Amino acid sequence: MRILITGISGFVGSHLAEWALAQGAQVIGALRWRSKTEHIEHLRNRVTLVESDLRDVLSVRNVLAEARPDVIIHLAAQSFVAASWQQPVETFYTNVISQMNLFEAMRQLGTAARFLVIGSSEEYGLVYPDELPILETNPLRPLSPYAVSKVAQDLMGWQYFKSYGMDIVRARAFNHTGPRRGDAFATSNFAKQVAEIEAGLREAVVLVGDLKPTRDFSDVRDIVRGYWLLLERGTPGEVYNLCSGAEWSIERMLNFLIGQSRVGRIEIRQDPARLRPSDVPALRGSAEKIEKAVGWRPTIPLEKTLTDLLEFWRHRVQARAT
Ligand code: A2R
Repeated sequence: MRILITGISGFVGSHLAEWALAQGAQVIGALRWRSKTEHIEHLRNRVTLVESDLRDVLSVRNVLAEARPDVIIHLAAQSFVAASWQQPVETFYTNVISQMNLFEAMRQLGTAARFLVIGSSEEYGLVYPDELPILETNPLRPLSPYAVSKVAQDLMGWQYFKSYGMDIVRARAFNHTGPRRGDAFATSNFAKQVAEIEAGLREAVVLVGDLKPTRDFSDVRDIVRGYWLLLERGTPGEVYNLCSGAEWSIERMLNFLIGQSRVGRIEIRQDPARLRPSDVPALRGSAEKIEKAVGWRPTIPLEKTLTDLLEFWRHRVQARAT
């Protein structure tokens, strides 16, 4: 099977590429000429990389013509909620137009590949306590420019499926983390700060934003396995939550990481720059639908995920210091 992974150089893309290779797939990855490739250096000899900025429809056509994929997983995105407040237009353009370019190029070239749209739990946005756990049928009340862009991608997937009969499956992944997560994201940022404190590179203070929100976190390695199963066996047109069904506050994750640290006392200090205009207070999903459909449920405990994430940063901080 030939799989085209857009955003292969990103956090999820690198893990998905590893998983796909382990399943015996031929992996073609799309990335930009300026994309950092540190997460996929170890895979370079085993994947084919094609340069493309997905906002450029001509470039998208070239990728599809070269890749001739059986399946496409579209991971490329402006993926960071907080950045979407500063760059709402860039976020919307990248996330929505890139996917439209892919769909239109597929139609023009007659590419019949199965396509996995990557949505997000952020699409649900404002959720009232009596609406938990979140089912796929919950209302979508997005609370950030990023979330709106993901709703648009998600519904665009539905529309192209209905209008043109394209083989499109939609995923709504809840929060996921693990090794290689970008340091703009809270869990990874905390782990990096702890690793830097351990290495003596900063004072023993972890800067934080709002610690109260609770989130439904999974390990990225579970999430890519779920995406793979949806590519194999998901029902066209359907949408599936990928989540653990468990809630952790940001504070609990921070305390876990600090508890793992090799230094005595670490102070926690709030940094107003890290607070967002409107944050989703609580998200917890139900993965019942995907479990019934393809037998997926997460298996990696969050404690292991966070431990591996901290270990990732220890290696990285050490490598940078030497
Ligand atoms: O920005 P770059 O060049 O480093 O590449 C990123 C890529 N990307 C693009 N690729 C082609 N054309 C574009 N216009 C474009 N804009 C961004 O998307 C990078 O390789 C990837 C995003 O990686 P991360 O930021 O690490 O996101 P992550 O966590 O892997 O998220 C994957 C998907 C996204 O749809 C998220 O919205 C969702 O999962 O949560």
